[in-house]
Amino acid sequence: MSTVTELGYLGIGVSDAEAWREYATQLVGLQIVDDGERDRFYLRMDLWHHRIAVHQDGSDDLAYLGWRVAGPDELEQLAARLKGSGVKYREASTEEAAERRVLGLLKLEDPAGNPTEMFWAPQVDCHKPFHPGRPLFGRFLTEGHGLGHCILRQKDPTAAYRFYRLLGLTGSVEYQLALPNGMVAQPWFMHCNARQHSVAFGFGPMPKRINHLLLEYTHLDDLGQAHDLARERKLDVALQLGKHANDHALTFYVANPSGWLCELAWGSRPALTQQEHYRSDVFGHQNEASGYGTDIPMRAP
Ligand code: MBD
Ligand code: FE
Repeated sequence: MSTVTELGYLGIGVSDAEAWREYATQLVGLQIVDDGERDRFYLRMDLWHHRIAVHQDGSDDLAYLGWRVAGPDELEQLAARLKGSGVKYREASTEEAAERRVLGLLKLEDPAGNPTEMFWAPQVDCHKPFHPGRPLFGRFLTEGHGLGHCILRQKDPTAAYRFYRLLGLTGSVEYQLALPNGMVAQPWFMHCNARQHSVAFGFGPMPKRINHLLLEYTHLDDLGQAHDLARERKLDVALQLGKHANDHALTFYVANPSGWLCELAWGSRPALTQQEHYRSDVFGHQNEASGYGTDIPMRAP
């Protein structure tokens, strides 16, 4: 069965491009790539032309997700599977593929209407060393892991699970978290490679398509310095430093200039081959700034 191999790229829409340039380079450590297009710039994490396209469209939300497949045959097989399951998609034009810096591209929507793309052959600029926006001890973990993970808005988690299964991801509910109102949050996590999850959903209603984007450093000290910078700038931290039970990553959640969250991380373990579920994170992740849709008690009392 052909499957997506990684969360390859994403597009975000922003209102304050200057604030994003500063945040992305000076806090996170991403590299800016500007190809002279008036309405957008790019963020680089490795040798790819870009991993994140930043569109100045005022939406302050996710614009699209790009899932990679191995090559043209795999894209054809996946397209056949979508068709067989009654999922509508569109083959993108050569111009649209070039706009994404890929050779082959399909466009569709997930069950919640999140713009979704599947592609093969990203442009990899091997001749341009990755140059982080601030000095880093290490790099971003992308090799074999994709760019990171996203928590997406989904009305119907079961429909979302079926859709992402069709793309080739696997997973399940991984937490049962007792909420103050007596309900139990049961978020779903799905993976397609070594990264423990590339997409998650089922955290309840969300005002935006995206709740957070996780980016992972290879070196602990880069996460530590990002944390210092976030604290020095007095940015909202929605979840304090802590260690997740499912991916074992040390992370914290800091607001970005679009008013949603970046989860910055280090030290994740690879996806397990058998599902587990948890009732608490390992430590930390206390709720701090509210209003970011993360007022979930991640630590059991
Ligand atoms: C995550 O990355 C996450 O964002 C949550 C809420 C739980 C486990 C892992
Ligand atoms: Fe996360």
